[in-house]
Amino acid sequence: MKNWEQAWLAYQSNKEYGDKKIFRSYYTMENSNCCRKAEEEIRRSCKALFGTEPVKASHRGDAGIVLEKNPALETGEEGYRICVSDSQAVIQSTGDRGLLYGTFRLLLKASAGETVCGMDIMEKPKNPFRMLNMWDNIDGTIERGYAGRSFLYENGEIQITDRTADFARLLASAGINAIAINNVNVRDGAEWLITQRHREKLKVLARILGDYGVAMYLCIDFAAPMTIDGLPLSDPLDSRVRQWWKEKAGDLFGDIPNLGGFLVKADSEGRPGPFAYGRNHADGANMLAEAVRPYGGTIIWRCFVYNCQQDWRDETTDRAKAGYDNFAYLDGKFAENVILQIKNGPIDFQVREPVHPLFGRLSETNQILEVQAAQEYTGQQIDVCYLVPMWKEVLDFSTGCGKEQDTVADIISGRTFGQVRCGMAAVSNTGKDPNWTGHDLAGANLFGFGRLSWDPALGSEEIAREWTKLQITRDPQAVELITGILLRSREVYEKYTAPLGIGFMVNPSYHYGPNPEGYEYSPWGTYHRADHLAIGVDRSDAGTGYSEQYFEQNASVYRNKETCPENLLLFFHRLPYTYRLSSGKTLIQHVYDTHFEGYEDVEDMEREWLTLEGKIPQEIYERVKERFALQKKNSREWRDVINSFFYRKSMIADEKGRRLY
Ligand code: GCV
Repeated sequence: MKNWEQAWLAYQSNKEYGDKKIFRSYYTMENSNCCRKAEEEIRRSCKALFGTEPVKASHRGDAGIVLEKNPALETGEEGYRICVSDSQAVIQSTGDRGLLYGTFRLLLKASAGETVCGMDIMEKPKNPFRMLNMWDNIDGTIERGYAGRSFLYENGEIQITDRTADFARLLASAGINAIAINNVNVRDGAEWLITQRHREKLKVLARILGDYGVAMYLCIDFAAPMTIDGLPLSDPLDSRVRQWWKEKAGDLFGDIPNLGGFLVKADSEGRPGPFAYGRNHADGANMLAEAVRPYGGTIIWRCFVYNCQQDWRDETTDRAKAGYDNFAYLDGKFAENVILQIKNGPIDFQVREPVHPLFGRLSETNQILEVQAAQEYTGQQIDVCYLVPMWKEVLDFSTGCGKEQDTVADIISGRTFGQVRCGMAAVSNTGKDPNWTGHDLAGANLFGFGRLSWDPALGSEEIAREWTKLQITRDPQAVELITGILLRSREVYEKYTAPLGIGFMVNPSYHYGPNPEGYEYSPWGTYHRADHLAIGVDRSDAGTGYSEQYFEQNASVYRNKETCPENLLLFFHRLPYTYRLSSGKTLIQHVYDTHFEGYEDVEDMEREWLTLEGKIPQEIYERVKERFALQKKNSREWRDVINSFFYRKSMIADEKGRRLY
């Protein structure tokens, strides 16, 4: 197996490493599964990094690495303390998972080539839930998957391969502690995952994940009592339905070790839910919560609910408002073991959206922030787009909810309202491709999600640099260059695609490539309403009123076009092409300029990449080179299609005289 097939656990040989004496041997008296995995990882990494097989010492004093529980520490189950002298690293925690996380931290530092001697740190995750959502289907396809087919399923069966444990290792090493193993759209046979049909393999999968401290969640079909057992209905208040779920939960939790609970997409994009019976989301979620409560289970309920049967002529319904409208009034109505999972923005993972207005409104409800590492609308792992800077913007957003600690990061960590079941989830960007993520540079998003959900205070640059050293190269110049590409990639992507927060100018259904009117007359509610004079939807108090879903601190900024951040201008306002931006440029000129620039930026990034030949593993170099060629084609197409669209609508020529069609 090639090093890069282990992503950031590549452990690229470093025989010159100054602190390698620490890694000569290890000692532990602990014998939990997590601890055994930590020992295994020490052996594996040292062999790859330094070419030595560390021995298990029989005396603590002789060992290079010591793993031990210390109940006196305030690390919690997942935190750790690492103290490294000149000859010994002591990793301590009150919990087994903490020892595993601490071991990975030490090993990754060494793998990045950084000094560990003198290290004295105590770290705890800031978010209790750090979860991955697989959108893998049981037939082996992946919804919005851009890295090949699923490694979890094939032909309607769960697959257990070497990849299973390797994936669990990757998750744990990035600090991820939970995973929903199937697509939130539960269909085409995945409904049956909760029946005996898949039980044995499910147990094995759960055990492999559990050994690495990763709790397993299942996405369920809200109508399962009907689909599976032919009940006449799935009304959450019906006693037969309630009993069915209670028995189902007893059966599942009784059998499967390490089961965390269920993740549910209900009444969303055609999925069944409580609405069919005149019930609300709290009725639905609480019914399931009651069923899993005896086993300490959790129900994660998604807030991605909107009318996807809209008539484009209807200008009063605003999809952006739907999440808030469906859930804000239910605050305080959810059981303590229910968590609402809220996408970062109100529409759907666009390259630029405002933060979801539900953040800050739910003071009595557990909540998880959902982001998408899969680059559905951000280049589909063909174009490079490092998403950590975007996620950080969301986390750092001050909601103005009236509490001192009022950012999204504060809210989802539980600091603001004292919730304990909360955190972050990411839609995974993985698949069967040997490098896991299709585009090698997309590995930074998966790793970055893990690191950021562990500690939202980490910087985008610091994460990018760490990832580059681990997965690609420790060569300082190459690290700078790759980090530089990653850090500007989202801005570049934004420049050549839909401008100023307007979003959704993509090809329908597969969502790659430009199509300015691709969704304009469809039922999905994502309209920009461009005509020959103006573009955008007025979402201010004078328009759909979406801006008013925010607390006044933000509402007042968004409702006025003069104060609205320019990168969101067309999300909130309808403006003429001749509108002047703060730069003095007209809106239309801004569109032309950014689109020409975006393409040139891609050419620059490609040129830089080509200088890396011979300095990084050749296969990575070649693969990314190929992706840059495709990205160049894509960005040129975006540039031309978007510029032509605006030119044809407005008939306003480019001030710089560039050719438009
Ligand atoms: C899993 C978007 C995607 C769908 C996805 C949905 C969701 O609409 O295009 O593929 O379905 O979001 O998040 O549920």
